[in-house]
Amino acid sequence: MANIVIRPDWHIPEREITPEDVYRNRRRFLKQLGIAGAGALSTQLIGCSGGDGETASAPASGSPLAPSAEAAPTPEPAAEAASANASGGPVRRNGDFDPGWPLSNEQKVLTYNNFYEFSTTKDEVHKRVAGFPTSPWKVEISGLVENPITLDVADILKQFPIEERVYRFRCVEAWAMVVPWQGFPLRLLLEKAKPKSGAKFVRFVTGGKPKDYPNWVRLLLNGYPLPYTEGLRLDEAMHDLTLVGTGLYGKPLTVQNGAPIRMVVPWKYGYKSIKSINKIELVAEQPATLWNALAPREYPFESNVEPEAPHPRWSQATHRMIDTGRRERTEYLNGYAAQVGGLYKKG
Ligand SMILES: Nc1nc2c(c(=O)[nH]1)N[C@H]1C(S)=C(S)[C@@H](COP(=O)(O)O)O[C@H]1N2
Ligand SMILES: [Mo]
Repeated sequence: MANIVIRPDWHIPEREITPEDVYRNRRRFLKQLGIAGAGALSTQLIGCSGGDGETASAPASGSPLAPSAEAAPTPEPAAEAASANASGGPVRRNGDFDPGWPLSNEQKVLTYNNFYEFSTTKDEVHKRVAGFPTSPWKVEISGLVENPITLDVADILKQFPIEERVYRFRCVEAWAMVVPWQGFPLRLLLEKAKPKSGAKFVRFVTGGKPKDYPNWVRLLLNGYPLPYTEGLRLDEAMHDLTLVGTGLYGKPLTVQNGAPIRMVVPWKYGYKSIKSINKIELVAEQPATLWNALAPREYPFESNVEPEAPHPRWSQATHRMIDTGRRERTEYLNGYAAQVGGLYKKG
């Protein structure tokens, strides 16, 4: 007869054991928040985990800090955030990035989201974004640059040539979608700031105030080193494929998809495509990034799409299209090897 073990609430299943880093971060943040004996709060690590379709644990419902969706303020018109094209004209699709793949269903792309600061449940994110302030929204380009600049997104939309590009987007959880993004190459923004010769990496930070994100506090309590940060090597950042995203499906970005401005890096797993950025910093050393700090073995800094390199907990050989459910073979560099393969040629 099998032993029946009644596990206490705080038991963490083996597969969710948190790395040392998480505990250290967690303690630091709890201290920051002035919470001493926080043992009663949920200790489960919410992971970008489980592969396709995984949802994370809900906060302990009795927790005084569990944020409630009901607390969201009244909606503001999202269209104010940014117009798809500030000059009012239609956005031209760039024929170099128009592979002729069928586009994913727009409604699915707008309602199946990873944006943990709002919710760790993909189909909940879009229900919690009402009232998130995206205008005015400043973006700072700083660090190792000759010409540090801070621009409002409204000015960015006026100054840079916004075009449409159809990219495949591949999440580490083995789902994918094909999206017509609007935006412009990050290179144009970096060139304006003039990186110094010592700049070797670019660090991105998600903006917005903690109080405007309904799931912020819970993430902090679970050891997430917020704000969300990501990074690229400078040569990756300067590559023409690396897009600053300002819209999708011919419209301004929705908050759930990263309004008012985000990164789209199509040959890397989705978490590298950081949303709602307000800071782009040129740095000398490889920067810490949120997912890498949480679980370095599962989320390496480089994180290129590599079907032959399984995630420690699942295969990356195929992916599921989010709208049709069709399973497809995943390609090396998500099918962008012809463009960016040269960045990774060894010796
Ligand atoms: N700030 C922030 N950026 C983020 C995330 C997040 O939780 N927070 N999730 C990432 C992950 S894991 C993915 S797959 C994509 C999802 O983008 P989408 O919702 O537009 O499909 O956003 C990425 N950028
Ligand atoms: Mo992802």
